[in-house]
Amino acid sequence: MVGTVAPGTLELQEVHRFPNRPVRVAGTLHWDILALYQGVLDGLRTAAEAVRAKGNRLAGIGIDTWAVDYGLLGEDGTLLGNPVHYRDSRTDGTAEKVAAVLAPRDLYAATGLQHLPFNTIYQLTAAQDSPALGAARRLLLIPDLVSYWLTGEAGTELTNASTTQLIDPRTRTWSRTVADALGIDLSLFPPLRHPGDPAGTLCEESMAATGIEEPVPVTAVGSHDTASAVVGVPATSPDFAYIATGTWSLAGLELDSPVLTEASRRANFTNELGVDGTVRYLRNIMGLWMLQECLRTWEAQGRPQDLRTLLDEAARCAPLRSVVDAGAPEFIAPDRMPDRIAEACRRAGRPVPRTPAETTRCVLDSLALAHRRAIEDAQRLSGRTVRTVHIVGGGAHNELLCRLTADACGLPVLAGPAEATALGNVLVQARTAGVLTGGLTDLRELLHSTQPLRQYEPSGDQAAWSRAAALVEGGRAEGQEE
Ligand code: LFR
Repeated sequence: MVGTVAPGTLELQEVHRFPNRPVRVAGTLHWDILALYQGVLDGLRTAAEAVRAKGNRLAGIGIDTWAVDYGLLGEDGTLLGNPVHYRDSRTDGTAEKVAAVLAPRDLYAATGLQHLPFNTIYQLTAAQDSPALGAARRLLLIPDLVSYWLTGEAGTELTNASTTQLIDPRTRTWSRTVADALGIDLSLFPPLRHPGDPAGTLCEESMAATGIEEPVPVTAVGSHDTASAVVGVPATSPDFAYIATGTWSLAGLELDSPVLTEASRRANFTNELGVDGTVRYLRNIMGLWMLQECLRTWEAQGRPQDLRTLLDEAARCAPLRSVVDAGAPEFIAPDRMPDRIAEACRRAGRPVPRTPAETTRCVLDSLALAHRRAIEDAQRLSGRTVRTVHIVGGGAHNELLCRLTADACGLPVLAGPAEATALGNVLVQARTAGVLTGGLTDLRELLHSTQPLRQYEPSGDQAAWSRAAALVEGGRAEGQEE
């Protein structure tokens, strides 16, 4: 993505897109990191050409990706194997092992992170006896790895570091207590960097690989994609909630300080660190992954679906007929998603969706309900009141999801920009480059005045949403008792 920024101007141009195809080999699901890196190099080449064609200069590069995963480097800097995908099953059962040495209550008090079975501490615990970890001299989170290859300089960007579950959100630095209790060697992580810090310049190898002739600076941005997406929320007043929608839905609030109460832990809310000293107080919801996986399954079964037609049909399906808990970890792993959704409906004694359109409606109704629950819980646990819900990310294009979310929450939804992550990335770089000044409020004003947004007013039957919410809540309570 190429961003063009000046006071009063903010434009984004997509110049290159490449697939991200995880590979299962010898029983483990990996990221094909070198294919991804080649995609980055090709993208930079095309970006530089696009910038040149406009008579401009490429002023900087910022990198963001998903969180929690990492690559290990050996003594000589070589990558020790392909990074393992957080959806791999190697962490199954690891949470119990960790809980035996560090009580969930103490872990939450120290890190404020929601329990997700794939947080980096669980991955490192699962990998404890692996030869690769034994030989590793350095651990780089995915955006830090890309940055290292581009520049030759290593660092650990803070917003993403906070998803390792090794950071204390009060001091915004490493928690020795947690690392020591779990036997994790913090010296594997290069020094922390903050969004906006310089992160080196393109090295000769990457200049040659991209055809870029100057050592363009790389800037640390909110390298966790969700941190950049939240910068990209075009809020004009402080009483907003956001839902960053894509593979995941990340729904919550931006706070000045973490909420580390026991109630917050029980509600599984996270205190990830944001740009400019903020806290991303949110919950992970399965997101459009559920639909993406259904589409992949239908295609593999020889009945590919056209997304637009499917969404039109889903909009005409009976509302709230079948709903599942879109926060349930049972949906994290890939494969057989339509069957798994049907099984969850059957278990809960609800009508089983039969057609792709009914399954799609079930996913979207369930996501809207999970959005509602997250935003209600976030307000209750933080003492804040929300008047507008911002939907950013790919889901901002999904009219049905936006409308259902407005209805479920009983609040106006402002949808867009879909490319909030790239915009948040570019805005932080532009500030470091001195092109923009000010805080998040100023950056968001620029977003609000330049990006197309769409407003959805709540309508529909509020009582029906409350009944459906109570049903899912009841199922969850039963599940916990088991
Ligand atoms: C979104 C995201 C989420 C994180 C998940 C796994 O792309 O970064 O914030 O919980 O992916 O890394």
